[in-house]
Amino acid sequence: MNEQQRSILLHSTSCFPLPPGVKLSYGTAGFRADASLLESTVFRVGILAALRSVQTRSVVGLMITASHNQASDNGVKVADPSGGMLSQHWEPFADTLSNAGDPNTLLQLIDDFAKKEKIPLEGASEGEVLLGRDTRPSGEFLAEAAKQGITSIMGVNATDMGVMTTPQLHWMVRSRNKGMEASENNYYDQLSTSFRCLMEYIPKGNRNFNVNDKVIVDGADGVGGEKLEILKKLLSDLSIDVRNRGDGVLNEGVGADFVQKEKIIPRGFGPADVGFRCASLDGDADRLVYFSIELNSNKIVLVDGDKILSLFALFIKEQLNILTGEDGKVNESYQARLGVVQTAYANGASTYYLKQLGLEVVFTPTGVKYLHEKASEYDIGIYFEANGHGTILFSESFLCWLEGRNNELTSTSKCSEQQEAALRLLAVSKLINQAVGDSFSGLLLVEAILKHMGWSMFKWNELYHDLPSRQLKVKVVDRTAVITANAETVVVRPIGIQEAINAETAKYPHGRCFIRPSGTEDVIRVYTEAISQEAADSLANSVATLVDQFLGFNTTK
Ligand code: G16
Repeated sequence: MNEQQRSILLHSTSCFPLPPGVKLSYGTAGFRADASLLESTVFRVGILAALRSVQTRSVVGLMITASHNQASDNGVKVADPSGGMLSQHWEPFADTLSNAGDPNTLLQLIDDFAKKEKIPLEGASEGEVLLGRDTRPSGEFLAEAAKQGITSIMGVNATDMGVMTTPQLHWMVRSRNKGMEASENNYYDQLSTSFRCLMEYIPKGNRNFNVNDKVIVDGADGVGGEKLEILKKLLSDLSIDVRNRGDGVLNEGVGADFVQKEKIIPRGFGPADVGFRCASLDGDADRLVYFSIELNSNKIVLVDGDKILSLFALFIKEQLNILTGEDGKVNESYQARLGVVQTAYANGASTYYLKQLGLEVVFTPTGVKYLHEKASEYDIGIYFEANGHGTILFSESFLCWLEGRNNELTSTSKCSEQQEAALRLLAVSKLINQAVGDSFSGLLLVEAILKHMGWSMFKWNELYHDLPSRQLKVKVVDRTAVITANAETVVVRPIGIQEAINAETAKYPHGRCFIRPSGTEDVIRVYTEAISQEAADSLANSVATLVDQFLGFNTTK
C-alpha cells in the first residue's frame, strides 16, 4: 500500500475509535448490536466492502439493517458480487478488522490481508459499493460511517441508494454485475412483468380476478410497507392492502418474526380481517409468512416458510412433469436436479411431506448463507427457513436449456401445454429473487400459484398438518459457549448438556428438541416438537431450565 493510502486510512480510522469493552462478531447475518455501539464497526465494514470490490473488480453491496431485531438495534452486512452473502472465507477478516482499535494495527491487518488475497492496493484501484439502509433512525448516521470506510480505500466509490429493502440491494448488486439495468424501478418492473406473465398462463377456469379476494400485508412498520405500496400500483391482477407501513414502532408486536414465534394477531389486524389471507414481512422485508385470523380469538393459523416451500416445490415439480412426463428427467441429454434445503427448525411434518413428494431434502445450519450455498448445487434449488426466509435458485445451464426448449416448442404448435409450463418456469426464475430471500417476490409467487391451483389459503394449509412446536429464547452468560454439530441438531459443548436434553426429550412421545446460539441476538434458542402443544411447551420449558442451569445466570434454581 502506498504512502497516500496509508495516511488516508490512518486519519480516517482515528476518527472511529472502538467503544470500550465491546467485541462483536460477524454472525448469522453480519454484525448486529445496539445501534449506539456500531459506528466504528460499520466504518470498518465499509473498508472491507471496498476491499472486496477492488479484489473482485465488481460492484459489492453494504446493507445497514438489523432486520427482525428491535428498533434500537442496528446491523451491517455485505452483499457479494453474485448478490449473495459475503463469501464465508472473508468472515474471520471481518471479525479481526472490526475489533482492531489501534489505527496502526488496522493498517497492518489490511496490508497482510491484501497480500494474502492478492488485492491490488499499490496502483490505481477501482471499485464501487452500493449502500442501502432500512428505516431505523440510526441508519443515517451509520451510513455516513460506512461511506467514510468505503472511500478510505482509494479509487472506490460509495453509491448511496438510500432507504431500501435488503433484497432490493442484493438484487441491484447482482443485476449491476450482470451488466443489467439495476435501479429500484427496474426491480419493480421485473417483478410486476414476470408476475403478469405467470397470471397469463393460469388455467382458464381460474383466471377471473376478484377484487374482494385481497391479501392483507403487515409491513412490520419497516421499509417493506412503503416499498410494497409502490409495487402494488403496478399489479392490476392482485389487490394488496398494506398495514403497518411505518407509523408504529418497527417490529413491535408486528412482523414476520413476531407472527411466526408468538402465533398471535399482529397489531393493526382484527376481527374484520377474519376470512382474508394475511401475510407478514419482517423489518427489512426479506422474510415472509402467511396467516389467517381465528374467529373470536387472538390466535392465528400460521402458514410458515415450510409451507411456502412446500407450495413452491409442488408447483415447480408439476411444471417439470408437464414438460417431461417424467420426474426431473428433462430429456436424455439433460437431467434436471430439483432439491430442497431446510434447517433443523423445519417442522418434521413438512420434511415428511416433501420426501413423500419424492424430493431430495437436505439440511444445513441456520442462516441463509448456508442454505443458499447448498441450493445453488441443484438445477432448481428451493430453500426456506421456517421463519419465512428463502427463495428458489435456477442454474444457468437449466435456464439455457429451458429457453431452448421454449424456442423449439414455439416452432411446433401442438405442444402448447408444455410450452406454457416452460414459460411459467421462465417467469418464476425472473420473479423470484435469485440473489437472496425476498418477501415481495415470495408474496407474488404464492399469490400466482394459489390462483393457478384455484386454492384458498385453507386448502394450501391442508397440504400437511404441522406438528405442535415451540421456540423459546434463553439469556445466558456467554452464548459462544454452546458449540453444535450435525446441522445444529447436537450440542457438543458444554459437555453433558446434550445427554440432559436427550433424557428430557425421551419423556415425550415423538419429542424432538435442539438448542443453538443465535447469531443475531444475545440468546440461546430452544426448539421443540411433540404430539401436542402442551407437550411441546412443557419440553421447551424444561430444556430452557436446563440451558439456564448449564449456562445461564441460574435464575431457575
Ligand atoms: C437472519 C438470517 C436468517 C436467520 C435469522 C435468525 O434473518 O438471515 O437466516 O434465520 O437471522 O438467526 P439466529 O437464529 O441466528 O438469530 P434476519 O431476517 O434477521 O436477517
